[in-house]
This record gives sequence, C-alpha cells and structure tokens, in this order.
Amino acid sequence: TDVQRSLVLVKPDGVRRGLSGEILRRIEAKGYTLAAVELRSATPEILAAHYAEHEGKPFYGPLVEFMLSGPVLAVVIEGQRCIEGFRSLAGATDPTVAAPGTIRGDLGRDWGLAVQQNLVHGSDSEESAAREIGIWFPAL
Ligand code: DAT
Ligand code: MG
Repeated sequence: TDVQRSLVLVKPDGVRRGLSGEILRRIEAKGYTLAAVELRSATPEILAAHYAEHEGKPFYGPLVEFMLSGPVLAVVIEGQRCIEGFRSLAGATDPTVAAPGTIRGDLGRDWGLAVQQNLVHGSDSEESAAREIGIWFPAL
C-alpha cells in the first residue's frame, strides 16, 4: 500500500471567510482521514521554515505577511496517495485557472494582490510532507 500523510493548511483567507468546514468536508468526502487538526497562529519562525524554498522570490514577503494576517487551520491528513490526491483537490495555484470542482477553482479568485490568496496549502512530495509535518506538529 501507499498510505501517506500530508500537511494541509487552511490559510488565513479560508479561515476568515468561514471555509474551514467546507474544506475539511471535501477532504473527508474524498475518504482521507484527519490525523491532526489545530487552529493556530503562524509565527515568522514557522513560516521561514515552511516556505524556505520560496525565500528570495518576489512574492515571499507578501506571502509571509499574508500568512501572519490571521489564524490558520493546520491539518494532517492521511490516506492512500493523499499527497497527490490533496493537490488534485486543491487545484492550480492561481485560482483563476484552477479547474472547477477544485477548492481553489470553486471557492477562490484572484484578488489582484502581490500574493495569491488561494485558501489552502498542501505538501507537494513525500519529502515535503515529512518536513512540513515536523515543522507544524513536531510531536506527531
Ligand atoms: P502551491 O501553494 O500551489 O504549492 P507554490 O508552492 O509554488 O504554490 O507557492 C506557494 C504560495 O505562494 C502559493 O500558494 C501562492 C504564492 N505564490 C506562488 N507563486 C506566486 C506568484 N507567481 N504570484 C503570487 N503569489 C504566488
Ligand atoms: Mg507549494
């Protein structure tokens, strides 16, 4: 089998807009289970580790500022091929072109800001998932 864990974040825009439940509903409807769910505030330290791959890019500063603008729902999901599966549920990074049926395609839009406020984060590989779960849930 190929049961995986992935780190999902409902970003501050999703929490603010009251979409946490809708996003968790889609995850559970897909058949993935919730191994951890915690509403919390990110910190500059956590975000520096989480987004290390993007340091130096033009959207990095706005991204960190956005992620500090309100609480996030940090979630660990579990299921067969759930890393790729959640990326598919989330849709493309840019909500304008994210396919209908996806979280970003159905619920997100481009707000014309320096950073895409696209509702969710999902780990993009097994290595990223292990690293990110270690950052957000060191006890797991
Ligand atoms: P994803 O969240 O789809 O994995 P990513 O890891 O490439 O995308 O980027 C992390 C976040 O940074 C993304 O969710 C939104 C923001 N971002 C990425 N590329 C961007 C761009 N070209 N313009 C504005 N924001 C961007
Ligand atoms: Mg990414």
